Amino acid sequence: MSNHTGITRSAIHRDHALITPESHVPIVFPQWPGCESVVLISPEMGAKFSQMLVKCNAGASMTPLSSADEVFILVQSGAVVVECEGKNTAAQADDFFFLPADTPWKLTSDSATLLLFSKPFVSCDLPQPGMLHRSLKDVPAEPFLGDPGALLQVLLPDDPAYDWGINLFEFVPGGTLPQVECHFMEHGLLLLAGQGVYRLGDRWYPVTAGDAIWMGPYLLQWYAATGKENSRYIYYKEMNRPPVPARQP
Ligand code: UGY
Ligand code: MN
Repeated sequence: MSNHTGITRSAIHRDHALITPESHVPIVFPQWPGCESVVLISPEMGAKFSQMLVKCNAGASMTPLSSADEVFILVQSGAVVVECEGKNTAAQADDFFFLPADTPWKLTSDSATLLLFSKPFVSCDLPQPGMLHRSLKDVPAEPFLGDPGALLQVLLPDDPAYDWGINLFEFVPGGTLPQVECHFMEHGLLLLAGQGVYRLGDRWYPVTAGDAIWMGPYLLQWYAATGKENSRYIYYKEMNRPPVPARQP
């Protein structure tokens, strides 16, 4: 890949970011031998969570980077085995895992691409949920607020013990979010298919499959799907916990 123009669609702001594939720079962590990781979103940019793409090569393995972190992994392609809570689970494309904080786990693979969300678990007076493995195919898609042009899959169980939600939206061309949203909960998002226009604060960004977005607290947000095929995005959201004190500048 070479770029002779210095132009990118990536845009990093105090309260939001768009990270597009031409600006990805991989890193190899010692805890993840054989893995090339692109850290799309992290606390370094002001977020309270991380979002990464991981390419597993032959003999790859991964263990927790931080024991305080819970981790969500979507297998985008290839095959993996996850060892957690005394079980070995084989998984392939479209399978996903929830791996609880303070719980040892190990993922091995010879070839896979993964999407990861991770963050320190925020406890409440309910027990932390255990490891979960499911496939996107097993999760029903429901019209969002009654709109059949915007189908929502809620990937984690509706249970206040979870402090986050991971959801998948599918929009028909011309489908939109029904309102310009404003909420304290952050989002991390990856566009999996199709294209559209994302409003982030006072800017409107053309976005396409492979683009990642960080939305900070209270960011105005709205989406309209364009093009001729359905667009799909997966996103992280804080759930079931009150707001935390403001970040220090
Ligand atoms: O769950 C949400 O807040 C979602 N509707 N937001 C979004 O897709 N930007
Ligand atoms: Mn939202």
